[in-house]
Amino acid sequence: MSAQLGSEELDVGEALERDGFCGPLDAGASREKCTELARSICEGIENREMHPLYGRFSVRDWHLINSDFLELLTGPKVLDAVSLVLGDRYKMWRSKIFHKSPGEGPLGWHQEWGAFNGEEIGNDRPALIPAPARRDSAWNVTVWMPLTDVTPDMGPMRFARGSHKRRFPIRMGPLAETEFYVDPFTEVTSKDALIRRVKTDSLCIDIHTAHYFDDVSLDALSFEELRELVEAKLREEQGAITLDFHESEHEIVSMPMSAGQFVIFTERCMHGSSANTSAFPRIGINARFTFDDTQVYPFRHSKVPIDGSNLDISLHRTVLIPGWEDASDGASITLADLKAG
Ligand SMILES: O=C(O)CCC(=O)C(=O)O
Ligand SMILES: [Fe+2]
Repeated sequence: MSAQLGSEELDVGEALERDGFCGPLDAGASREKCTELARSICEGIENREMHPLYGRFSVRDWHLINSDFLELLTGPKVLDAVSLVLGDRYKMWRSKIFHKSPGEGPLGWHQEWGAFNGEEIGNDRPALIPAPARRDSAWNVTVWMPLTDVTPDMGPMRFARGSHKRRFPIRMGPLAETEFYVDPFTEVTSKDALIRRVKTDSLCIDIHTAHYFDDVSLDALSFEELRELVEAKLREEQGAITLDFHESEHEIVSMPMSAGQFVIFTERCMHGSSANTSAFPRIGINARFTFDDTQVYPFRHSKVPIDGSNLDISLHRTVLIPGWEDASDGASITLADLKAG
């Protein structure tokens, strides 16, 4: 996959061009590191741990906090693959945890076509603006890595081969019908837990719920009554629903993987994951990379530095992988500096 390995070099670039994705590839990551990180991620999710940069629970950007997280996603084999697609001047601007609980359903088919504006939860705050010369082609590439082995029954990633060549339309609809929605009440079964999660915006990932109980007299209402109230509020939230995409018309590639392997794909490729019917959590992490001259969070210096995921990104930094000067927004740190703490 590295520059010296001629044929594999071509494979990654060609596969992305032809199929929209390439994998599974070997990251050369240590299984122990993966298992250790998976364990700490599970704990953090269970406790709804507050993200130090964002001041609330979030599954985003733990690579800026946890060096194991950063190392796994920026190992030499991962970066070699990314350079084969983006060249040698790029930055990592986002990461995310994808924790799929036992029994959790599929994550629906979606494309992330370029702006990463939070449309999946009904927002429109563009996170990326590419340099003008790059606007006709994709300007983001994603690496997804499981931290546990993902067998076919654990909700592996799925890709529709070649679907990156067409942008499928979306419409906004009730959150519960959208591609990313996970019913929070499979996990939340007590009044205390419900109140805590609603008030700390940690009930549904990225959804701002802290105001739901303003003017509600919590003591007077039962769990069931509060649940109904929350469900009614959630019905008012909107999110993106993919249209015109029919699985049967595409070649679907389901990708079981071993811990520490990775798949690289363009955000334009239609993807999702199937249900986790196993008794084990499926834990994946992803990293998103863009060219060094892409503006990341163009509104970061405005009065409202809130992104499409309802996060205050004032303290966010992009990570310049090869150590170039940032060509866009000045809010970056080099990989070497970040590793040095
Ligand atoms: O982990 C999953 O199930 C989905 C991941 C995904 O959609 C992404 O990495 O863009
Ligand atoms: Fe996705």
